[in-house]
Amino acid sequence: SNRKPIVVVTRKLPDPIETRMMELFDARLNHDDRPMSRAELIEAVRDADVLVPTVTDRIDAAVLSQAGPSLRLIANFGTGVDHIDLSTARARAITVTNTPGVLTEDTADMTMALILSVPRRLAEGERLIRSGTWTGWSPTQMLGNRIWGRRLGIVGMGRIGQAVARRAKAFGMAIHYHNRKRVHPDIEAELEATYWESLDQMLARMDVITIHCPHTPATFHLLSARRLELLPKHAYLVNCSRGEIIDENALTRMLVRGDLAGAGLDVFEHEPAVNPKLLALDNVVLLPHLGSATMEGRIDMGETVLINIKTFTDGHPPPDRVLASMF
Ligand code: 8YV
Repeated sequence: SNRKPIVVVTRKLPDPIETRMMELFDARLNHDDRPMSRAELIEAVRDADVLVPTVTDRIDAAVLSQAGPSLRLIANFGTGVDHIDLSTARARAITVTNTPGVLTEDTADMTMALILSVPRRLAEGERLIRSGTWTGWSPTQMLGNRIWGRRLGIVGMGRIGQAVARRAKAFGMAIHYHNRKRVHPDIEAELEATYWESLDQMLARMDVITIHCPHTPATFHLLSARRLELLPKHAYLVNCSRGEIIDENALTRMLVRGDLAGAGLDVFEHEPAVNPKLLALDNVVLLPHLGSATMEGRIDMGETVLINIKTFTDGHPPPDRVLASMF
């Protein structure tokens, strides 16, 4: 038929993307920027051909069981797909795509910003000036720690992990990583990266740890209370991936006790909730899930979503298909 595919977009996207979405499809846009309720989501999947969710929508078996027969594609706006029940989607023959690649560099930049900000006490210094109580320079005021020459342990050496490694190497850090499998020897050589098969052994020897793996059943609380205890007391922890990978309560307890030097967190276990005990700590930098939040990045993500939908609805395999077996 000539009818345009019905595409339900759950959140407000940048204007150029919404314009293109309306040109190409029978787009149902969300004009107020608030997450859809469960009821709205279920209503939406009933007659949509394509659903475009974000990290704030839980597309679980209960939602998918209400999907009408026309729902054939979930084109996620974002790379992480942990909010989508991939095996139920597969069982219902619904294709899932994501937006890999386009947010790699932005997320690596934000990670590097946290790797610099926490040891160098950037947010704390900013707060001091804004409080109006700065009395002037002193040789011993607010001394941080140098990151040059320190060991960075990267947990998850995919696109983002490697982009962080390139940056950190340029800042004089020694690159170490743990991954399910070793990266190509050429990449290892270029980054002068040391592979650790044992996460536990790596954690015990690092100065800074940064997490870049997807959130899956296998990585939920990968940084458990037991593993966090392996970190040296002088170590810093950075997370721009998913909050669920770290046991946030255990991390908070360690930071409160002074068993860790500090943390830079862009993601949380129960977003938008943040453990209130973290708010009182000066050696913690907290960001509201801004890793990929650049205007350019959001437009690239939107274009990737458009390409996946158009390719799929034209009858071809979409480029960024997510397979349940990948997770
Ligand atoms: C987005 C992200 O902020 O892509 C991801 O996995 O976490 C971020 O880029 C958000 O998830 C978009 O849905």
